[in-house]
Amino acid sequence: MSSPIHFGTSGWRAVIAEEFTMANVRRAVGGIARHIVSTATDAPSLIVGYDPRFLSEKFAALAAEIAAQHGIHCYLSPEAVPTPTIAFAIRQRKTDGGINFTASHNPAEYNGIKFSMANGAPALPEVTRKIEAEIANPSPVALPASPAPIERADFRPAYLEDLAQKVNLEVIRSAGLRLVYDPLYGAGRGYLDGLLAQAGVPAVSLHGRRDVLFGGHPPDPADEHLGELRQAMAETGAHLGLATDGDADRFGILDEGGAFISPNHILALVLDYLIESRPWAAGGTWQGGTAKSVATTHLLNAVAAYHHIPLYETPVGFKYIGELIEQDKIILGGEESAGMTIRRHVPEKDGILACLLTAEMVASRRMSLAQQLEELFRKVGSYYPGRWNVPLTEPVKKQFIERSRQEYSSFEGRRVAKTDRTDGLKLVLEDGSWVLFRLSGTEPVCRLYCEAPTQKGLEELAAAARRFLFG
Ligand code: G16
Repeated sequence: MSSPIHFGTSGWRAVIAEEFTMANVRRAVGGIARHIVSTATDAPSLIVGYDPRFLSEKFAALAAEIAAQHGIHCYLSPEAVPTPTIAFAIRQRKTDGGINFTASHNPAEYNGIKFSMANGAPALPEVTRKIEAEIANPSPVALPASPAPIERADFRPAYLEDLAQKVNLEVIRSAGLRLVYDPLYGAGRGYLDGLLAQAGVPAVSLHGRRDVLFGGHPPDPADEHLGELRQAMAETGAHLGLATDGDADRFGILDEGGAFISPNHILALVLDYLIESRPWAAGGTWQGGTAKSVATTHLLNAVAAYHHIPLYETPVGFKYIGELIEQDKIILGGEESAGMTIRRHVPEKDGILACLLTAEMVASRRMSLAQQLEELFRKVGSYYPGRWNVPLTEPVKKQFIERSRQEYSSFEGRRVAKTDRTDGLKLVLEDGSWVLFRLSGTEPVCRLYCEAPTQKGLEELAAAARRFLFG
């Protein structure tokens, strides 16, 4: 019996050779191909890409072959390609979707499939449910007598050209900002650094070659994996360290001196900066807001309130933010897991764009991120967010499910002002502090998110949340 293929928060992910096998990729891609054929009009087409993981290029070639056998014209990338670049290519070439072989920021033993829809956004649950059903119970299709073409296509130039219109590279160049970039051996290499080089911005790059073990740690731009970036910044006297994850849709930022700045804080700063610097974001007749997942900082709520713009809250998953970008309702959409996109850009998170906008903001304001954050806190109040992962053993899962079903009027002796079940269980306390518990859709962990107005308050809240959930 073959194991079920399930699309979680962001595609299907599995351990290579365990479940992520050629046989299962055939099943998964067959399901996607039948879905495309059943929904597309005539001459269906598909973008196929991959990140630099072990065997990714082989999986991608197999996927293109299967799709072509179903009569789908494939545009296959000749090299590792970021997920946001695939989103851009789908829109530019007007294909019926795109497949990226990637397990994103997950450890080296994983691979995965992200399926993006015809608008470039991550597939919505109603689409992945149909694909899962196609995989489980293939519907009969008549294959064409000869396969559709598989065309090699480089998606990089057009995507970089577009980014150069959206970011003010001249501001970065003329400020003389010294940058270091770490793609963490991922698909961002040659993209962010390539664009900076084209624009005449000197930047040092690390880990710009393929290593399927990602230097021994997951390609996740979290504080604990940015030690070499920090070191390179110290050696070169850099103002800013930029990083992207395995498929370059997430960002990681180190401030002058090497301090990690929470993606939550970056989102709020960039929103504030866009309103200040972009005519399309403020004034005029278009009145856009901002969107964030329910797990993301309330500093964004405060910035939205300060600028009198609407705030939209979504479950976790960038697909929901992608929808609001598509509806042209927001200036910026973001998630605490280091996801960001902006108005008129792809409805998918883009780590390269996020890094470049942050660099532009630092160059333009001529202040470190710590100084900018201090100023923002003075304007709208202070917010200290945190996130912890609890490995999902059976007892943890059972206890989590039991406790999250109950109603609570108090939390560890403090009154609960609001209960939010948009995704998991979120309890908002009277002073605006909050805790959220939910099961991850991409990893076998329970996520615990907290936020308080001070660092000390955050630590106390996190300790209380652990007691509450697992005590
Ligand atoms: C994916 C999704 C994000 C989500 C993140 C964490 O990121 O695209 O929208 O915030 O997973 O989700 P969860 O908490 O359910 O594991 P990526 O970069 O892995 O595609």
